[in-house]
Amino acid sequence: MLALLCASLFLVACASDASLSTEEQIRDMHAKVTEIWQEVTGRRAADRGQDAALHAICQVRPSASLDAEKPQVTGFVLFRQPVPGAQLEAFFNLEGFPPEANGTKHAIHVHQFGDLSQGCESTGPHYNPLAVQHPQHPGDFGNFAVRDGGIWKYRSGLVASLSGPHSIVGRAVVVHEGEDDLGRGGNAASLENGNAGRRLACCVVGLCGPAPWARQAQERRKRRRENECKTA
Ligand SMILES: [Cu+2]
Ligand SMILES: [Zn+2]
Repeated sequence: MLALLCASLFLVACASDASLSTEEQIRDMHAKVTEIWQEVTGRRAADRGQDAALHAICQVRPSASLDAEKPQVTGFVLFRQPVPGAQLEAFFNLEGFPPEANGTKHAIHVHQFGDLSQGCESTGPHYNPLAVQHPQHPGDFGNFAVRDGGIWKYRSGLVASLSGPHSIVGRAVVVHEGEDDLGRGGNAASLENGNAGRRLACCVVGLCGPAPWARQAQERRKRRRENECKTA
């Protein structure tokens, strides 16, 4: 497997177009290697009759450097990647927002470091492996509306990855006090971090087994059934 990946890397490197900038070549190479990896790991899992999905969990805690009167947000974020290199699905389950926060929107991003030694402040800037502007970072998950003091949201089609050179495993998920302006704020910070304000809570992404995702999927089915009953 490793030999195949190395040989593929060599071929990809040889085939790179000399007219492209180094950054473009790296981006190009990354896309090709991801594609090869996805194919190889997917095929191996299929041969063994296994599910190739990767799972990760992030246990959200209030930032240690946060003032006591700020919302104390807790909960978890789950990630599932059907095969390495594929788009991510994620599940956000947060609570601890005050009643007056209902209807407000909060930005959630992946930040560069899984370092919580100074609360969420030590997680660094947005994780930005391809040196692009906000909101094109792989962990720019956008805004999440608070309902009943919490956030309970499933998202799919996310470009972050749990594998490969740009894996978010070991990095931080940060929940912000404010809304993400999605790069439309008209200042430099908008193109770096969306002017999303203070860091309320955060966690470090770690790999896990399929059980937490399975439990959450069951809970989602249950809630969907309950909603159907209410509206019927
Ligand atoms: Cu952020
Ligand atoms: Zn960003």
